[in-house]
Amino acid sequence: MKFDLNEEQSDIRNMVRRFTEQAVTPYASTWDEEYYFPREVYSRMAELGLMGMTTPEDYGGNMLSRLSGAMVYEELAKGEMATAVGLSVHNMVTGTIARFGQEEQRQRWVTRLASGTLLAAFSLSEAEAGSDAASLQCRAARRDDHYIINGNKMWVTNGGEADIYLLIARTALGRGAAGISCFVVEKGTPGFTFGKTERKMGLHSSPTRALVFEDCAIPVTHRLGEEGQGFKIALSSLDGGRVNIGAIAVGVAQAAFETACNYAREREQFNKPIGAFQAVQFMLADMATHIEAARLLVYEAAYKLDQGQPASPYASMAKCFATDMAMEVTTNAVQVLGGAGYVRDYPVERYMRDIKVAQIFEGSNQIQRLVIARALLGDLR
Ligand code: COS
Repeated sequence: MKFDLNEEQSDIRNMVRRFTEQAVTPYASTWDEEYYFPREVYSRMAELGLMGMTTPEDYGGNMLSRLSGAMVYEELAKGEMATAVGLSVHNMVTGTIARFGQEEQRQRWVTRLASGTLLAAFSLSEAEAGSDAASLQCRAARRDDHYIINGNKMWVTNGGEADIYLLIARTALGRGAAGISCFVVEKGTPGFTFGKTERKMGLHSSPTRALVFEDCAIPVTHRLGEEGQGFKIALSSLDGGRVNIGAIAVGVAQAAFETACNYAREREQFNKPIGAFQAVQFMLADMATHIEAARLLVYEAAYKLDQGQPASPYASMAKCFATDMAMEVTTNAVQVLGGAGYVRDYPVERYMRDIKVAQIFEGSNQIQRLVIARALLGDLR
């Protein structure tokens, strides 16, 4: 087992680190204050090849390994979690269309997604179907060579801003997960509109919006995979998404840790730097240890995906452990900074507000534990 980065990994990490320091970090707190979605940053990320990370070269992507991808998300999240999350969702959808789509569908969407001309969003959750995703009700009823979509979706990252929506909807009643199918819906399709934009605790520059479908007709050629395969397509996509969120959590925690370390060196109380006190030293030591443990778990899950090994429980472990860790590290970073950490002069309060949702979205951490337990014990239902 090697722990050194190979050339691809260290090149991409350095490139994204430079980009983040120059184009993301200096603006992150303003974007947060103003709820500003920086679409122009996505165009710049496209120039760096980051919008086609899960796309084969034939369609304009660079098909990075999941491990290199984890490093991209980690570096970007050190500057701003919201941008890293938006990019992860975009690449998750693009990769899913590339993987499950027919040639015509790839030609229609994947090339333009990988070039950053189009932005993507993923839509599974509904008001009454969150953790219990298979209970979703949004209906796609076949009528000749079209499906007619009716229903509402919630919590859609990139909602309203994205051009392409991967929609998970019900094609057969009374069949649970087996009655669910996957579609691509383009913004501007008649009958497809947007609901309210959520006002959130954090992640302000990542729009979260509801989708509304009223007799929205889409051609049968917009279905991805066979009828009834949609739930499996969604969950296998989420395996990758969950590793990305783990990597993002490592990045946010690392940024919080570095801010706390710098502060502990400079801030003086009782005539010495607060970092000279063991109470602070031990907090920093625990932060560093837990970040490193989470990073290794994320890299292992990414590696298993790259090898095509069964990765779901590892993706869940990585997502669950890394996001719980990042919640603890960001909270403790605020504690190290004291009053200065609670106000907006430093970024740690933003890190703490932003990371909370990572314990909730992409499958709550309780659902991740359920996935892990089922892998350990079998499905005992
Ligand atoms: N990849 C591919 N297929 C998968 C899968 C995965 N990771 N996980 C499950 N499946 C398959 C199962 O094998 C099963 O197919 P078969 O019946 O042919 O065996 C089917 O999908 C249904 O699986 P299961 O019975 O486990 O479904 P449940 O209703 O019990 O739901 C959980 C499973 C709870 C894990 C799922 O609903 C979930 O992940 N919920 C959270 C949703 C989520 O992450 N939402 C966030 C969206 S982004 S904000």
